[in-house]
Order: sequence, then structure tokens, then C-alpha cells
Amino acid sequence: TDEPLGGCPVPHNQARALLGRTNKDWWPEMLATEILNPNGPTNPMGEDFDYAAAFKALDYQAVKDDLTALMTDSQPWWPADYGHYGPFFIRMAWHAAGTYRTADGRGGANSGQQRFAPLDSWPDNGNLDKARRLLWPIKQKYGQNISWADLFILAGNVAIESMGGPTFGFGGGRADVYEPERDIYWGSEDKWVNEDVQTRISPEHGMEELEGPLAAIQMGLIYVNPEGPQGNPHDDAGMARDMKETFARMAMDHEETVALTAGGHTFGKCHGNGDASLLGAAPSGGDLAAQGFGWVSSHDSGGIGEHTVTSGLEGAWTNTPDTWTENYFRLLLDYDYELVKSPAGANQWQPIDQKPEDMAPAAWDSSIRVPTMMTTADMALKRDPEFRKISEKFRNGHEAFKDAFARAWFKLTHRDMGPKVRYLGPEVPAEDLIWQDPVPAGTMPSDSLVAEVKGKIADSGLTVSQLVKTAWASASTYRKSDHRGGANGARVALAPQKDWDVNEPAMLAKVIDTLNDLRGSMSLADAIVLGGVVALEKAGAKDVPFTGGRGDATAEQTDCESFDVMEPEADAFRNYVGKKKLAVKVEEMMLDRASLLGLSVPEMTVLIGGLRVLGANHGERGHGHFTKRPGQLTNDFFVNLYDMTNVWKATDDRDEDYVATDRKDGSKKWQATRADLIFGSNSELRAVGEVYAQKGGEEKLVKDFVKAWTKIMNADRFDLA
Ligand code: HEB
Repeated sequence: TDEPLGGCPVPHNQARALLGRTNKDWWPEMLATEILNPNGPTNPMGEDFDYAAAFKALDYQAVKDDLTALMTDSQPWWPADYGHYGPFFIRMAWHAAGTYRTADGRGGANSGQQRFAPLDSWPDNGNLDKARRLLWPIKQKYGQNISWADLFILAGNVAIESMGGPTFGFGGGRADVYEPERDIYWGSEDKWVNEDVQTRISPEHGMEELEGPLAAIQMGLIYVNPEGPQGNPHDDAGMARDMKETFARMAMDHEETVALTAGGHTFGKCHGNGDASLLGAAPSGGDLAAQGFGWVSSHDSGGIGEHTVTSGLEGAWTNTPDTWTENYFRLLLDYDYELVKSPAGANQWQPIDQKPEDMAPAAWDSSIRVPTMMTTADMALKRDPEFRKISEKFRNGHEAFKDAFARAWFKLTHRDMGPKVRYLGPEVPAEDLIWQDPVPAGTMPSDSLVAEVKGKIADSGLTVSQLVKTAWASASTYRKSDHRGGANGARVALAPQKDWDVNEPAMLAKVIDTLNDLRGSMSLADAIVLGGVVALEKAGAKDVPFTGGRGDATAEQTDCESFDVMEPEADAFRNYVGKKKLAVKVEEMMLDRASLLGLSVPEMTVLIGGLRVLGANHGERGHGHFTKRPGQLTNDFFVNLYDMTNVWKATDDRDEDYVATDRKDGSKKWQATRADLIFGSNSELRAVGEVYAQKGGEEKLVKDFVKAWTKIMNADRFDLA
């Protein structure tokens, strides 16, 4: 392209595709197994399998003992550096967890995605296929009692512990999936980081250019380029900027960033003692005979042990790479460093005049001593003034460093598991942590209390529209990606959610005030959901289910900053589009939100059709409100959308606003957004919408709507399981 070096690879002010570059683009030859699962994801365990129950039956200590033994059981096909696999497993666990990003909660360790493309083949995950294969005997032995996803993280913990490092606890409960998650945007570039120097940001525009949910600086990286921005080892400011922003997008502050990086690099080494051009394809593009191994080397030695090439950098950070020590900060801060090239040609930093006792043992022969090294990213912990302060603090207070590392590691590896009630096993820490979005336990309201509050809501003067919008605002923050959000806790009544434009703050405050006045001993969270029940019953649905027992969170239990990122830029269910220009089309945003809510196509379709006629639109927006009997749960949305007397036309040049006129007399009939009309123009959505528009469709709509609605209201009720 003509893009200048340093320009963003993605053209700006242009829509991108929702999913960017996908597995099919990277590996067109990949076996299309998905043709066998048109009805949902592959899962050999079936719907009845209860992973939590299986995990509870696990002999937890036995797994930990086996993992500890594995650490020093070096295999000839992938010998352990220093005779200890610990550092390798820490990197595996960190890369499993480190794909998490706050914006959409996707990525992370909670479903074992590192087993699948594209992650299994990301350049940054080089050789981690071997780490996973080393774990196979343990996975095989304990079978369904421990998932791969849990095993990755537990192996990381045991690795730290077996080298004398600090841990804060472990929660199991990450159920495996059996195919790649297909709903994640990993970027649009058609080149991997090692094929192209282009970064996702530019010096002029800084981090604003790192688009949407992305948290990595280049395609195929977990976070930053270890050799510096675009491989430039001299861009100190850029290196620190990249680290700060990418880790912030992983929910880490600067102190956590320093603690994690320093703690992690207290262990292990980089691998680049050879020629990277001898490496074969990544696992997903690999030979059948390689059986899932990638980066197979054509070096005479097999490219293992001494001749391993992974990142291309070479050497250990400390003189004691298989033990937890204070050496990382000591070596980083006490020595001056000079730029050198690794045997594979990568830029890295080497201590000047290093004392022999500060050199590291060679990974393959402890009788040989070799210089230690730092990556350009490590050097930022010394060179950036903000990072430096933290580094010195940790250097002078080792206990504080230990505690910070242990806590940050726990957060890193558990951040995407959702509320603490989902954690399993004997090592779940008692302490509540703010990033767990704690919600006090609720009490189950009695039938008589429910009946009483129901009656009061019905008589309160609150409209169907207000009650539906409020319940939706409360529950629809849920995202299955990291199990955050949802109606439990009633955080919709707290900052920042109460002030979100999408929630119509003035209207919301009025509804909340009214509910607070009448709810008695029922929690606000329950009253909001019960309000939705009252509204649906007023709208004509019968016997709408209600399950109480939610608790109310306080402002102290709510980390505003971490909720800020959850503010919707658009919500098709309320026909809302914010002021910010969207990177993708409105209907793609709709799909994205529906996917985070865990909805199927029919569920999404029935919810949109129902919400429109109930009057759930943001503000007074009349778009998609295709009914003459507002507030009634009818199939009017679909009936009127498929009425051939309508002629639809865009009324603005951005194709965001549409109007229907009568084909005969030209009179104006309806207004719509893209999120309405897509149910007529897309053949699959139309096929589903027709089911609701046809004979018998109205009853089916009411039934299906109530079911999908209730699913959303209860999406975060892990306490019930
Ligand atoms: Fe790391 C390794 C970079 C963070 C932990 N790292 C590593 C390497 C590199 C890096 C380049 C080498 C690879 C090979 O093999 O070759 N990192 C990096 C960066 C960052 C990081 C750039 C951002 C700043 N890490 C980190 C963290 C952690 C870690 C956070 C945790 C916590 N690493 C690690 C380990 C290792 C590494 C443990 C070693 C491995 C072995 O030994 O095998």
C-alpha cells in the first residue's frame, strides 16, 4: 500500500468488517468442520454436562502434585531449560489470560482458546504448542474433572509456587469449548507481526488509533513488541506508551504492569539462538504429520534445547532463572545496558561489564555462564520515569513486590471469570476484590412480598415503556465474554451507569425513585426486574416468570472506571446510536451485542420485534415503532415491516435513517433505522421474522419473547446454579 511507514494499516474513517480477518482468511485450506454444527457449537460433552460438578469431584491436591512433578520431568522432544518447565508454563498461562480486553470482555483464559486458531498460531504464542502437549498426560489422567482452560492457569500457578514464587489463590470453573470462538475481532491486517513492521498506532495520534476493542499493538501479539515500537529499540517514550495503554486495556494499572512484567521475567529466558528462517509453519498451517506442532525447525539438532528459536531474542533476565528472587530489579537498575543483537538478529540489551556471578547459567548446560539480557520492553521499566518510580519502590520493598505480583497474577488469570460465586476449589481467596464487581448476597423475597410489590408497581403510574427500558438497561449490560454486568447488584442505579446517555438518565432516575419508594424489603435489583414482569403482563403476556434473590451493590463496591468501558456506543434493542462514529455498521453492532448477551438469531429477532412495539426505543425515537397499539406485545413490527405497500428510502446520505411511504398515495407511514430494516433485507433474519409475522406468529412471539427476555434478566444468576 501507499501508507507511510508508521501509518495505521487500517484505512481510517472507513467501516471495517465486524470480524476483520478470520481463520478462513488466514488458512483457506483449514478443514471446514463447522458444516457439521449448523445448530450451535461443537461440544462432545452434551448439554447435560456440568463442569462445576465434575471439578468438585477432582482430587485437586493430586493434580497439583502431578503438575509439580511434571515441572522437572524433562522430555527429550522438548527439553526443559535449566531442567525446569516452570517459566515456560508461566508464559503459557500469561498468554492464555493476556488476550483479555476490557472493551468487550472477550479474549482471556476462560475457555481454553489457546488450543485453537488463530491463537494457537499467533507468532507471539510461538512454541506454546509444546507447553500444552507437555500437559497432555495430566489432562488425559484427570479427564473431564479438569478443563484445559483451568489446567493452563493452574499449571502457571504451580510453576510459580514450585520455583518459590508467591501466589494469591486459584479459582477453577473455566469450562472448555471445543471450537474457535468465531465472534472475536482480532484486527483487520493481513500480515502477522513478524511479516510486517506496521503498528496499529502512530506517533502523531497515539493510542486513539488503536481501534475498538483491540489491546495489542500488532497482529499476532499478546500486547507490545518486545523489541520496541515497530521494532525500534530507541523509542523509549513509545515503548512506555505502548505498554501503559495495552496493559490498561487488559485492566491493569501501571503498578500491576510493572509487577507482572518484572515478576514474570524473574523466571525463564528468551529463545533466539539460531536462524528463524529455519522454522516451519505455525500449527494451523502445519503438516499433517506434524500433528499440531508448529514452527518445526529444519536445524540439524531439531531446533530444540540449545537451538530453540521462539521470539528470536536470546537469554535470561536474571542469574537465577528457575527461582523467585530479587535479581530482576537488581540487574535492571544496577547495570548500564548496551544494545546488542541476538544470534537470530533481534535487538536486545546486555549489561555492560557484567560480573561473572551475575551471569546466567546456560539453559542446556549449567556449567557454562552467559550474559543476561533485557528486552526493550523491560528497559522501559527503568527508563520511563513513571515506571522507574515503581521499579525502585519494588526493588527497595521486596515484600510489597511479592504481594503486588501475586495479586496482579491472580487478577490477570481470573479477570474474565466474572463474579466470585463462579470460582471453584479449595484455593479460592476469601478476600473480596473490587475487580470482581462484588454484589452482596440477596434474600429470596416471599411470594406475598412479590405479589405486594407487583401490585404497587402496576398502580405506580410507571408506563410499560419506562419499566421495560429500565429493566433492559439493568440486565442488558451482561456479557458472556467475561460474565460481567447484568441486573444483579442494581448497578444501573449507580454511577457511571445511571448517567449513560443510552439509559436516559432523567427517565431512569424517576423510575428508580418510584421503585425505591414502593419496594419495601425487596432489593432494588429485584424490583427493577419485577417491573419488567409487570410491564410484560400489562402488555398482554401471561405468567411471566420471576426469580428474585438479587442483591444491591454499593458505590464502594463499584469500580467506576472499569464500568465506563462497558457503556454501549449503540444498542439496537433500544434503537440507540450514540454520538461517536461507529467503526462498524449499526446492524453489526446489534449482532455483536446479541452475541455478548448469548442470544441466538431467533432470540435476537423476537426481542427486537417485541421491544419495538413495547416502546423501548431510546428517548422519543419513533423509528421501528411499527404499531398503532403501542405498549401491547404484538407481532406488528414484523407484519408491518413485510407489508408490500411500503416503499423504503434512506433520508440521509449516511444511510442511517429511513422512511417508508405508501406505494399508492405517497403518504409517509413509518420511520426506521438500519437495525429495523435489516430484518427485512437480510434473508436469514427475514426468514425468522416471517415466522412471527405469519399465522400463529403473534402467540409464538409472546411466548418466545417472554422466554428470551427472562433469559436476559437471569443471565447473571450464577448464585442459583
Ligand atoms: Fe514475557 C518470555 C516479552 C510480559 C512471563 N517474554 C518472554 C519472551 C519475550 C517476552 C520476548 C521470550 C519468549 C521466547 O521464548 O523467546 N513479556 C514480554 C513483553 C511483555 C511481557 C514484551 C510485556 C511488557 N512476560 C510478561 C508477563 C509475564 C511474562 C506479564 C508474566 C507475568 N515471559 C514470561 C516468562 C517467560 C517470558 C515466564 C519465559 C518463558 C520461558 O522461559 O520459556
